[in-house]
Amino acid sequence: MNILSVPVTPFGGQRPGTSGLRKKVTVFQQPGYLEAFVQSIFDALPEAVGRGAAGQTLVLGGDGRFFNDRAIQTIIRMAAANGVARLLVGRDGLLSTPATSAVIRGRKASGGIILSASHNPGGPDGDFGIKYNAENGGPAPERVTEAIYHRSLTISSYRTFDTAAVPLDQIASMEIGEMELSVIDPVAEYAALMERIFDFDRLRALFRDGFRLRFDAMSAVTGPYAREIFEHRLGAPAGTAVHAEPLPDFGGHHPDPNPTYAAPLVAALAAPDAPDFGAASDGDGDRNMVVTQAGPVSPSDSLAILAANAHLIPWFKEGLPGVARSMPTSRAVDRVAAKLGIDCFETPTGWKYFGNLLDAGRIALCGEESAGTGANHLREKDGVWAVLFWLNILAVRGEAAARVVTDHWARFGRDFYMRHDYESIETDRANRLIETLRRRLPELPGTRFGDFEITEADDFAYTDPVDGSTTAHQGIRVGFADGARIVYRLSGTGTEGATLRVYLERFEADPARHALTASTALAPLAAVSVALADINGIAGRDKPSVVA
Ligand code: VG1
Ligand code: CO
Repeated sequence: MNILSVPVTPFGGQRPGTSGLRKKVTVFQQPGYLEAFVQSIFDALPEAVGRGAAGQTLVLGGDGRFFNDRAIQTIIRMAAANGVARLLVGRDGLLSTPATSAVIRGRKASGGIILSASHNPGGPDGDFGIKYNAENGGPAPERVTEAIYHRSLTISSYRTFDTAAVPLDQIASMEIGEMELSVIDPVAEYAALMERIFDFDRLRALFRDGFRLRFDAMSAVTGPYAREIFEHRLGAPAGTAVHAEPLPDFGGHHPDPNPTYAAPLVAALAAPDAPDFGAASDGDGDRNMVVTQAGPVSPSDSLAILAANAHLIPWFKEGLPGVARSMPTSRAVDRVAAKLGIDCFETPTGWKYFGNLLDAGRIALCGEESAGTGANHLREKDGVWAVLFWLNILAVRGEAAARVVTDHWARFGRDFYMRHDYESIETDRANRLIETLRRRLPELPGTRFGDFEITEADDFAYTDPVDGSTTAHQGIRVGFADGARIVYRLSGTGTEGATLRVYLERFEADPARHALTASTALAPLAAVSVALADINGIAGRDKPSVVA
């Protein structure tokens, strides 16, 4: 056998964040760095999930970013040396995050490894990431990621298989030692699942009648999925998917579908010859941004609109058992749940917290303000699925997308919503800002800022209703007398210093005021958010670097 055991010294700092381990490419390029983390996954699994990867089927793929090709080969060799029985790898090393989830579930694999830093920039100076997904197809829960981290602190060697690079450009099966490696079509199984969820006949008729979609894949992983599903299976014209070639550096762009980084899409929808609907997805295909001819739809509103219209798609024709949103996501979906008489759960940021609720059937639809929406068909958020969901609703309702949004506000009221990100703050300052707020929590209620009076403030902690696991310090919530809310938390996906995220929202029942822009409606609250946390003084910033 060509199995080698290679000594390695622990690197420290290999603690997965909101979604896997994310670092600069240059960090991952250090000899042994990736290997130490991957071996830690293999070593931690038997205890963390009751069985290891040995003898099991595992799924492997990534978003095609720089270093994806090298990392895939390393992991293939290590999987063979660690006794994996069967490894399913996406052709060219590609698999979107939702497609990985679909393959893990569809093939009853014991888990998967996803190579992606998602919405973070790529290229030699950009970011890389790696994430382990469990048997249910979802991100490993915190208990498992912590076990992996603890293993990484003591690791002393990794196992690998001495073999040449494996060709991944053709659908084929081969043996690597005792492991069977199958190169699979990254799109087929995912596309077949979409056909079971949505009314493809109706969608084909929509495009036949001239409906125009512009889907911006941002030179990331969803290009091949969008081409196959929108253009080939649904008959949308060629060119419906733009930037549809996955590139290792995403064409130099930031594959984060928000109004700042997807500005060309927003502009296209505002042009005189605008398409009927615009959408974009992120690096690994789990996020979605939707844009109507009236502008981008806030992801929190999008979640609420999907919930209110869910019964219109075949998959949800019986309705929803319950819904969930991450804590900083606006309460628009809560209003829909209340009207439908179903449960609505508030979870910490990150998709891993939805897994138990989905597995237990307590919820069937969930989402995050960061442009993530998903459902019980998978255990990841799902960008292309969300776009199909919208299209299916538009096809049934026969109304313009912008109209669906304003109708929703008229029925439920509007939750004005905005997120201000302050990126690359010195870590010490960011921690000090949050700690200062935490310390002041007891004295905040009663405090006034002009018209705004604080009525409640806490440090969000969560107890999982299914398994009772708890997690604390998930963000500072500040509630005001008029129902407005500010949330402060630090990002767990960044790779440079710290990113402070400030989430602002305010409810407006009066339809006469729904046409205001979010930035106008929230300007006074934004000023309060800066003063309350002393962002200028502590973080040294006078304005956010990203407004989403
Ligand atoms: C961000 C978002 C969070 C999302 C996570 C992963 O995390 O806020 O909602 O689940 O990214 O998304 P953070 O800790 O930076 O706020 V993805 O598409 O990058 O996997
Ligand atoms: Co992503």
